[in-house]
Amino acid sequence: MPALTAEQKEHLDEFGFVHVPDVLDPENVIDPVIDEYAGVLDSLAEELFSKGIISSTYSELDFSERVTRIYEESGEIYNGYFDFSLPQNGIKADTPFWAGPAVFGALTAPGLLDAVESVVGPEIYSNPVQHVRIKVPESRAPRDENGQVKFGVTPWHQDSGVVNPEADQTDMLTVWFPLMDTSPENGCLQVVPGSHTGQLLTHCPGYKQVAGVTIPTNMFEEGAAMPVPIKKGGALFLNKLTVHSSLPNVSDRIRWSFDLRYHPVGQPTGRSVFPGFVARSRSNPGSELHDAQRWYMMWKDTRDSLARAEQPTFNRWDTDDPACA
Ligand SMILES: O=C(O)CCC(=O)C(=O)O
Ligand SMILES: [Fe+2]
Repeated sequence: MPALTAEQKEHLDEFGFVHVPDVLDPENVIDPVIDEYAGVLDSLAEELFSKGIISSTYSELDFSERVTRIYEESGEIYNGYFDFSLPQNGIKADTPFWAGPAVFGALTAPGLLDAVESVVGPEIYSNPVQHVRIKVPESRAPRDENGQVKFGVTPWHQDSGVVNPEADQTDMLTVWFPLMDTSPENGCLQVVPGSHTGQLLTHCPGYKQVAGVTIPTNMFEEGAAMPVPIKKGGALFLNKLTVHSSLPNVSDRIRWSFDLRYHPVGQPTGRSVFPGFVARSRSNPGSELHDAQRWYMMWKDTRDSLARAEQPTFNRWDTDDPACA
């Protein structure tokens, strides 16, 4: 099913989100990503083992159990090794990231871009605000000094709130998809239907000791929230103002997802120091990026120059805002 149906578009317009099943080919797009990440985990395990941080490389375990075991034993999460982006601060010349060919293949999968084109139009820019999220079971996850699960629940937010104000007029579409079946039990997303028709709400940094930015629940109708379970191959499309969060992973396997963003070519990304690219251009196909190695080099060059430079902040929110008290 290449593009969004009229019903799906209407649902997105009316409720600020839509579940799009069967938009990513599980065998040809998602499985290569899973295979690629097995290699990334292998390298991470070797590195941690050689440093004495873990007592085995756990090579006999499957991906889910292996990453869980490694995080559990080391008491640390290593998200940066997998992420196809860079951290928001402290970037150094050896800061890890992963921008591999299978990941690039998923960002530029023609079936996905067909569906994105239904919303964004024929000139599609791949916004660099993009992440892979591997969330190990909360029962075994490392915790921070406040007792919070490291890289656990994503608190309530709007995606507009995590980019700089320069992107406030950008028609940014979020595409969230899992690499496996997701459910409320393993921590799928939940959305507040219709919340996209309101304003950008106040986000509070470090609210109630939770990492990242959170919208206090008195600012929206939390009771209206609904979980959106998505199966492998499906995706959730979100308006940039739709209030959403993730549920905790209370299952005994990892919860694994990608979140990507697209908007019309020429609009500000909200993180201008990070590299985006033209994913599709009907008017100028020659401007499209098809070279995965070039994409990797764009991220590497960005890392190398940010390691030498003063680093920008992507946070526009104030801890001292009275709404955050
Ligand atoms: O996967 C998550 O936990 C959060 C994802 C999210 O907020 C997003 O995709 O915008
Ligand atoms: Fe989000």
